[in-house]
Amino acid sequence: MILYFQKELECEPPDQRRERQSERLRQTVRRAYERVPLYRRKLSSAGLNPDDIRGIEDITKLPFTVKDDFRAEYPFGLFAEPLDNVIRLHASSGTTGKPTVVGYTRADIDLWADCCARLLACGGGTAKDVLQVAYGYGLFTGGLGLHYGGERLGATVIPMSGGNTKKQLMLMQDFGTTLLACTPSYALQIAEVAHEEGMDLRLLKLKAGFFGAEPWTEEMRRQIEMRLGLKALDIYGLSEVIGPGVAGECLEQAGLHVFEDHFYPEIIDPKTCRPVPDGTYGELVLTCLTRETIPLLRYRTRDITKMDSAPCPCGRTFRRIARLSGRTDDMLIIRGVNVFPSQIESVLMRIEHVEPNYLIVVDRTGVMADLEIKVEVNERLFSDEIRKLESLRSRIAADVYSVLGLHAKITLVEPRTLERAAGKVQRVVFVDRKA
Ligand code: DLL
Repeated sequence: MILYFQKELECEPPDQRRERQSERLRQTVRRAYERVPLYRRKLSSAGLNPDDIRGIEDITKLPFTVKDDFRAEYPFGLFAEPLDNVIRLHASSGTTGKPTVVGYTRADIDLWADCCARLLACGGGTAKDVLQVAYGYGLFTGGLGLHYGGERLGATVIPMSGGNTKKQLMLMQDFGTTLLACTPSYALQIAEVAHEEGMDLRLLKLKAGFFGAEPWTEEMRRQIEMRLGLKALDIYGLSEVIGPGVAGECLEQAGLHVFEDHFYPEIIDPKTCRPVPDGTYGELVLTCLTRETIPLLRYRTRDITKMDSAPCPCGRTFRRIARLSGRTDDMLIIRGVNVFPSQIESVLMRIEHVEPNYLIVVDRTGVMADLEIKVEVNERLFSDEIRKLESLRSRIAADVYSVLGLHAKITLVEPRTLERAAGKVQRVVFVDRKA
């Protein structure tokens, strides 16, 4: 069954959509120029005024916005609306310093709810479903984003938030949850606790899961689908742009449809800043075409993906981006070799007896960085002979070497010993030289 939430927009012919995008871009650029001093400065120094932007094809003339612009304009400098009109604030934590602050007018909240309802409908969700939201509620956009989306769709929403896994399981069973929304790593944790409790999630009513907010791989998807007995769908978004609801997979599971009537995507080469052709990996750049509070222009997300403009059997005409393969700033350089954590995850998840929990430790105390991978092995193997453990360790080391061309120290650890998180999991830690 093919389900649309807003068929006339989601299946709009591309030419008609371009006209809509062009009109919206003209308006956004004008608002940004007139209301946000940073944009007036950026456009002026690029020798542009709003009349120079006549259509979506002119988007490449516009200057980029970067994370540092949010920091410099902290907290409300990028807002095109007075606080009187802003009914909600969210913020992304970031690792250092002040958070990135975003605001929403009533119309922004409305648009966000539509986009999150689309995500759910893309994954087969309807008003008949029971949606358990296990993303964190609060300043993080995951919880409230999916919550409003679920209500907009007419589903029955359980605002569970992250954590308290045993209770998650109880409600899932008692309330007949059909849709689950959380980070992929938390989905696995739910499965793990279910297993400990002797509960088989595959016997529940779970139908689809909406997983995002952190990188994951196809191999991880298979693990999740097997353990939870549902269709695992990838959803993408970021607070600077709106939160979840920027892009999501349909039941084809063949890339994430970008809701480009609201968020215009470009893929650029992060070094030259020039657009790359479809099918080539690069940095995703997003422009908000309809957002009132922050008319964000060409935001450099640092997320790496590629574009696919081929028609999708689901009928949606939104172009698709590939699963996010990492961030320009989470690439590790170890002994001169570029390493993305997702490459390591893919290798590990293909090996039998390895649990989907691992930690990458980059030790920078020596002259050259060293790579250690801590991997949880399953119960059965751990209680087995040392010989078997040793052969698993060498197998992982050999597979990592064949993919990365790099020798990594592999440490096998007991099941359930690596830290678990209810939200975004941290897969990489650094051990640094003391200052
Ligand atoms: O993580 C919004 C979100 C909530 C998305 C719930 C999906 C589901 P931030 O905290 O601002 O917002 O973090 C945004 O998370 O730039 C990516 O690097 C990463 N990210 C988000 N979704 C995915 C995904 C939310 N599906 C940052 N795959 C983004 C890989 C993702 N990385």
